[in-house]
Amino acid sequence: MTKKALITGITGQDGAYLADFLLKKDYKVYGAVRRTSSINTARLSDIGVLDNIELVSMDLGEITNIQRVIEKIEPDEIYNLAAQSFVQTSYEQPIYTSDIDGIGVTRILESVRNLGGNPKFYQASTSEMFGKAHESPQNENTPFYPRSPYGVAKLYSHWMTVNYRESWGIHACSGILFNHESPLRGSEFVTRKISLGMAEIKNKKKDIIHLGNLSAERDWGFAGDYVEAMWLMMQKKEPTDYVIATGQTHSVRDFTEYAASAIGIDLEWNKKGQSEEGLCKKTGKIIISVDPAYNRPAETDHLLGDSSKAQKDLKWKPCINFESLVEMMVDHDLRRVEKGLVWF
Ligand code: NDP
Ligand code: GDR
Repeated sequence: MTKKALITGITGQDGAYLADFLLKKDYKVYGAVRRTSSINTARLSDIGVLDNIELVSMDLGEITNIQRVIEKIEPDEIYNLAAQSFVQTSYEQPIYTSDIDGIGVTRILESVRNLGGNPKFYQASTSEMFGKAHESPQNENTPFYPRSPYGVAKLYSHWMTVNYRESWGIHACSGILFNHESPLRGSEFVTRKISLGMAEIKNKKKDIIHLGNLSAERDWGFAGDYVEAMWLMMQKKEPTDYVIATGQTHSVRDFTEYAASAIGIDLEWNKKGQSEEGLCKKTGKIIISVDPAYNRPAETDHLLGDSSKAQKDLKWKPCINFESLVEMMVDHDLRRVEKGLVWF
């Protein structure tokens, strides 16, 4: 029988990759979208799945809506990817972020419980829960220390997922995913901001990219690899939680250097007191400038994941390395900027 999957957050980066992945596995895919003045389906069109999925209206703020949708569709699997996912915004909108990223998950879990606990449930947890990490690399047993309202809300929903599994027998798993990027990444996130900025510089549509903390280090993987891990953990007989990561970390500075070199620019750095600039070695032109407006009230300085549990139990491993990821992102953005087709 054809399996049915309900993906919340389908209009986001991971929603598009997961929809594509599940359609290739012959799932019937339902995508939950919240009401906005214009629905943003650009990523679903870009990846070529828009005509093959059924969109349903659902907001994580409204339990009656969630319950009706689940009751009607009767999905076999629910992937909860919906969230206010931008860490910086969570400092300005902590209550909204807590409601959607925290309580929103309880709303889904309660609906599943009320319906007899049938659909399997995947929660999009995050390395931001490790925050000021107590050890490196971080694995499933590393203590949590979130550094933002986003991280705190996600930690609450992580524990609710574990709690509903242990209390009510729901097949619920929490994927603790480290940063994963792609050409479909939102342009406010640092990797895409840089890849798009470089493509614009190359096409003379921009002179300078303004960035915040260049020393922050992240374990960056490819979103296409990570959605496979979500599916694999949902297929396990006994649900549990997994760290998904590449096991390599790079700084924002490294990412910027690789992206510059992808447009043929050799970068050199010039530190001026608290500030810093990145210059094209050949022309001396400044293309990177540090703007403290992008600094966070509390930073997660260093994240590095240990995904050996997933590699052993799920036989999962990342296929795209850091260098290929940067090249892929700059390449896509160069083509988009050349054609004037930058939708997200
Ligand atoms: P995006 O920001 O690209 O997508 C978020 C999605 O959530 C969008 O579809 C958005 O809809 C939807 N959404 C936001 N608020 C609501 C709401 N109130 N009701 C219903 N839907 C809502 O995120 P990603 O695809 O990158 O990430 C997917 C999930 O994984 C998120 O939960 C994120 O926190 C988590 N995560 C992401 C990681 C990453 O590196 N990408 C790492 C670890 C965890 P709209 O299009 O209308 O804005
Ligand atoms: P993050 O991603 O906070 O890790 O959350 P983001 O790309 O926003 O920041 C990564 C690091 O880069 C530093 N940084 C900048 N960040 C942005 N956005 N803009 C800048 O100009 C800039 N300059 C430096 C940040 O300070 C930070 O240290 C992402 C989201 O997808 C979350 O939803 C997810 O849970 C985590 O990854 C894992």
